[in-house]
Amino acid sequence: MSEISTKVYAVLAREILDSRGDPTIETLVVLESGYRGVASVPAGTSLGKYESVELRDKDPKRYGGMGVLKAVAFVNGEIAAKLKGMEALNQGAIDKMLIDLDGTPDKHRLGANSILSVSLAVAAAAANARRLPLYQHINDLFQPFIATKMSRIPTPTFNVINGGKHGAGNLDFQEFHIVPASNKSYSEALEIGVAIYNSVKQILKYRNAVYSVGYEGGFAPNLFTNLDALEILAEGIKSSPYTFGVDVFFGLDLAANSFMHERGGYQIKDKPGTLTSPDFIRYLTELHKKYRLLILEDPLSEDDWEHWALLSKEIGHEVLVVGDDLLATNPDRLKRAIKEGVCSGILAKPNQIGSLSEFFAVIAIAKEAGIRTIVSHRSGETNDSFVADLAVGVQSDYVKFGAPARGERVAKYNRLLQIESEIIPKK
Ligand code: 2PG
Ligand code: MG
Repeated sequence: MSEISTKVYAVLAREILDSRGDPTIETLVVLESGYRGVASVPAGTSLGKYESVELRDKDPKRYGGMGVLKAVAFVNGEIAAKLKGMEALNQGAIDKMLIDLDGTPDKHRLGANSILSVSLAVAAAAANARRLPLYQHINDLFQPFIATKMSRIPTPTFNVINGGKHGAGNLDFQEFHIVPASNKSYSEALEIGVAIYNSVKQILKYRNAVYSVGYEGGFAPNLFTNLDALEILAEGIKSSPYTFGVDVFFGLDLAANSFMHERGGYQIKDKPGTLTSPDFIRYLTELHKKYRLLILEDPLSEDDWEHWALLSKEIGHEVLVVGDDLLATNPDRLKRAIKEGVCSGILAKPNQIGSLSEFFAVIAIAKEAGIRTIVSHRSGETNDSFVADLAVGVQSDYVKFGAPARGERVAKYNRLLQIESEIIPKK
């Protein structure tokens, strides 16, 4: 039998749309053997300032400046010229070439969006050439970073009510989650998510809290305070067949950068005036006493290190305190967080760092330090389900893919169902 050539033959990027109607980049990689891989990249709305830079055209005449034709041109030009002939099985060498070619610490020259689309498409093409499911190829690539056996599907955390920059503008907190117990199988967890999503819908209808959905498919209701939203979730659980604290828990992503007052302090509807960091920590401690949070993401701003440590001291033994904007999937920020004991979980998003190999390195650092991992989508998504395979391949503790509704969200949840049927033995 002749050897299959896994060298890159061609690379072709295009501009497509994400779930918010904004442009993003999709890249096709074709190998000499004819095997192909396609990947597109998501985009955030509540962007942290320490993320790698997404290259946008800033041409006001096209898509309000959000076009990505410059990023597309970099892939089809400079990147393609270097990539052609490279070995697709050598993900590390390809990612290193992309990083060196960019030459900036935050990838602002070529754009993290261009670089990541190529990095992911190469992995997808290599998996196809090996005739392996993508999660298996990813798991193989991940081994040198930290030995990891695939034995479970990560627990999903469902974003049922959308506020902050993702919602209708009346709730300060960005995401109100329900988290199924980790001892449930993935398909049971999905059933729980859908049951509670639907009972929350009924409660919002009954309360006449007109609902539409936000960016991530969760409801964006007409409620007054953040606590109202938690009350609705509690009622939703009560009117479902599941028990709070046994089958299902609460999670929140405050995305606290988005309600910082310009002169400092935190400003939320539930409290008059502006709260200092210690006051806000007291408020969050009370909130936790009442609602017993399991996960609390970005409770404070991305620069408030000192108070993150204080909050973790207060409630970190009971709550998974997760850094998203704080850590920006960045190895140096993660190392600092571990040293200073500021959080116990990391929200890991491939496009915050910008290449697959760097993403693996960050996950390995977290795992070695006992930091819990949540592999996450972005608010602007496509139907690409790469991130589902990625989460299984690196065996993250949780996945965050939004509500169990809307095409671009269920593409990931459905992919996990498929993987579950392949890797988990039937009972
Ligand atoms: C977050 C993400 C994803 P965005 O803050 O965790 O839910 O939102 O993609 O808008 O940054
Ligand atoms: Mg977040």
